[in-house]
Amino acid sequence: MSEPRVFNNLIGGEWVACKRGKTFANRNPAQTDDIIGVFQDSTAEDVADAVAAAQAAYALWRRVPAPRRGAILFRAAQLLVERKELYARDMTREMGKILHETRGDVQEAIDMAFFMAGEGRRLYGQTTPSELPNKFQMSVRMPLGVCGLITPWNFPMAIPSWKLLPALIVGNTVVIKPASDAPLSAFNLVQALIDAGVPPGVVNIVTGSGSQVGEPLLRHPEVKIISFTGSTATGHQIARIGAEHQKHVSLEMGGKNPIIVMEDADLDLAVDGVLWGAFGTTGQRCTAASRLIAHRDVVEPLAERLVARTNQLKVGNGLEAGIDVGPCINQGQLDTVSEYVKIGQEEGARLLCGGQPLRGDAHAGGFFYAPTIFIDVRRDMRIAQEEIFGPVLSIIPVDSFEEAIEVANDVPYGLSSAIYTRDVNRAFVAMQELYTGIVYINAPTIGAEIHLPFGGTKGTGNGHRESGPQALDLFSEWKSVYIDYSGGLQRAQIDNT
Ligand code: UN1
Repeated sequence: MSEPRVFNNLIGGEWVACKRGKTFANRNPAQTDDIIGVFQDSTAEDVADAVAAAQAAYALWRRVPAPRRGAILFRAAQLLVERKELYARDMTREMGKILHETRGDVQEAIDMAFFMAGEGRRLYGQTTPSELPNKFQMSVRMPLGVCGLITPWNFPMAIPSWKLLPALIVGNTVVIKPASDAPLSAFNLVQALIDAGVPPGVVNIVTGSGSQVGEPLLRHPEVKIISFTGSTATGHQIARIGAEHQKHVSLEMGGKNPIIVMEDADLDLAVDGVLWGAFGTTGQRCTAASRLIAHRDVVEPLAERLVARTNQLKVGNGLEAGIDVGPCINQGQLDTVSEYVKIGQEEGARLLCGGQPLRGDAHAGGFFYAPTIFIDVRRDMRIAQEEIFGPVLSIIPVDSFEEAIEVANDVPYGLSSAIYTRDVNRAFVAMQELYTGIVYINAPTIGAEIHLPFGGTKGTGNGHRESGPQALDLFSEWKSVYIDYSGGLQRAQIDNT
């Protein structure tokens, strides 16, 4: 086997090894002897260099007219279109989800790049009349400075694009720490930006662990915001440390997303949606459907069809044709899934299918788990309350629409939810009552588009939204500007009465 490729950090436009000279391997979760590359196992010293480079570049970048910044993003989008297949293959190889899905992930970054390129000619503020004569006023956006971005492995290009591109269009510079399980896709995104003409130092990448890279980034006095997507435990730690250092912090953490299926639903449509929602990305989405809240009248036919279809799903290497579900990301995640399946059984839920890791020749060397369905799940069981982040679906029977909504909302998270019904009144009531950041009617819990805000209520986040024009708010400060052209002193709230 040839030596794996070495990926260096990107600091001030140069690809450099980390100071202590240590690296870690990025392995294919479908075949762990396949090493995609070795990446820098960096420390606070490298973070300090990257922040200094970003700080230096900020002085220039923030003064580049936003439409020109937009033109660079537009070019990056075009390059991503050209490289879509290549980058999708890299992504499947590094994190396992099947090619259809990784093409979608790259497409999401393309959409975001075109969208934010257009924002270069908008970045709208407000002009509004003054309460005083001969006075003009408006609000304009200012960049924050150096932004620290900490991104996950499950959408390893799409999610970095949600953070990176709005940050750049406003005029910020960034240091990004991609997930160690799938750093290559962030490198590919950044490569497209560099080839499109982003100047040196505007985007910097430092790879390594959360404690050695993420935390120093968070604590660095020149880093104005940390935008994080990942686990709830890490998110809470970031919020605490961020508060001590008075950082802007945006957190996007877990989900326990329900699909409600009412007795009047189109069951075939619902089955397609539940399968995609629960087992797409091997259930490793913040938006995955991990709870099926089904009206008792349709629980049995629904479960029967779901099990039949689940048993047909082909689990394997996502680069191969005909595979429906890829591996879990790593041994730790596989263990977590096994552990939750054990917990579900101990809690008294009934296993309908799956329930074990897949071994044997076809699955040797990868972290494969059989798509799993539990029935007779009670709303208060741990498998109905806690995020598993794997291919495990819990079916919770209910007796009414009202109970379905109550159960749907009865979890610590609030990212996404869905309902299948043919009753338009119920659909609207559900839209109103489901307390989640995203609601789907007659579609599963996954499928967010980039021009709408993405994020959740309760334990899912801390009130911010990514994606959409709302993402700009994360990466800007508002400045209100008052211009008095009366030639005299006019006092607001005093001289206007
Ligand atoms: C995630 O679940 O981690 O809505 C992100 C979707 C994707 C993004 C999901 N567009 O499913």
